[in-house]
Amino acid sequence: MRRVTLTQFLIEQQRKGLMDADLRLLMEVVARAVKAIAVNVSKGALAGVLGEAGSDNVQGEAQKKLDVIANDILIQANEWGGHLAAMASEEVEEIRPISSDYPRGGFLLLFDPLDGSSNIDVNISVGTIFSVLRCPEGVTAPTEADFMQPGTAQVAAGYSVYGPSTQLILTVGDGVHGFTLDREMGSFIYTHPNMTIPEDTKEYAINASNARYWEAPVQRYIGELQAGKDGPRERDFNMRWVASMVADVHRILTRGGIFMYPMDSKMKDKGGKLRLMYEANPMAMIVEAAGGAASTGRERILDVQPTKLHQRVPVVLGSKNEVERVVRYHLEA
Ligand code: P6P
Repeated sequence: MRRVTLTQFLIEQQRKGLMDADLRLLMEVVARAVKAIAVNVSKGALAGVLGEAGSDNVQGEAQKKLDVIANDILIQANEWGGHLAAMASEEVEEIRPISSDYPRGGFLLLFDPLDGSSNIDVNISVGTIFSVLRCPEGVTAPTEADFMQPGTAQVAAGYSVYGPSTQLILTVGDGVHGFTLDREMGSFIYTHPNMTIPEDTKEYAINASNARYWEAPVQRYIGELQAGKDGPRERDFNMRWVASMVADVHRILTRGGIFMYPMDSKMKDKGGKLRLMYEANPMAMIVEAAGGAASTGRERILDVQPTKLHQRVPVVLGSKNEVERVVRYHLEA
């Protein structure tokens, strides 16, 4: 089969009117940054990039050296192109307007530069997650308030997985497209056209050590999966938990499943574990574009009206029929 590169795919998407030149440039630039991050991640101990950076991020979590490296790569890759008005990162408290040294464009880019980085030192897959919003009309000096747009306002979303192969998954809303990095050529090849999530599944992903903190609807739902064929579901289920959202979501996008990081009593004051703007929202856009569903348990993730850049939400996403069952159990409670 003739190999289609990311560049050719993006040019065809632009020709179809699915993206403009600036969004295409954004995708090319992010893909190039992902390649640079992949090079650093794959060196591991050989490049002295493992371990702590000696600083904490806005979440109060100890930053890994690779968190900081990935963050710097994404910022430096995107600041000169003239396609962005500002950026926001999990690793940085404040939003970062494009400096006056460079032209500003119409997009806002948000990212988690290296999600799952607690897995880095044990050589388990990690990834980068990104979300693209439009800068509000007429705003030339965006503030945090200009980022406070619901997930439905996203114009694009994507993630990369630094695993046995490096893959880049993206959507502009017209389906989900997957690319695999050809390291010899240094180009992303279009290997997974129109990825879709089966509506049913037998695989669930949750950190079961939190069971005693879950709300009743989640305890009911997981209890039924664990009861298997002896319980109301009358069939057995399997469990996976990588503790890298990107890796768990990628498995679900590839073969189905449900991923849950639900609200639990020990993190109620924080609002949940995962971040809305650059984890839950981009993944929800991708999952919905692949025929899946994404909910907080009580509302569609993409409908949540953000109030803070780094706010957190409960996440239930994946195979549509399973997510809808979890939502039903919340409504019945
Ligand atoms: P736990 C990684 O730190 C992360 O943000 C997600 O990628 C992942 O799904 C979750 O946290 C893992 O959380 O509590 O199982 O370590």
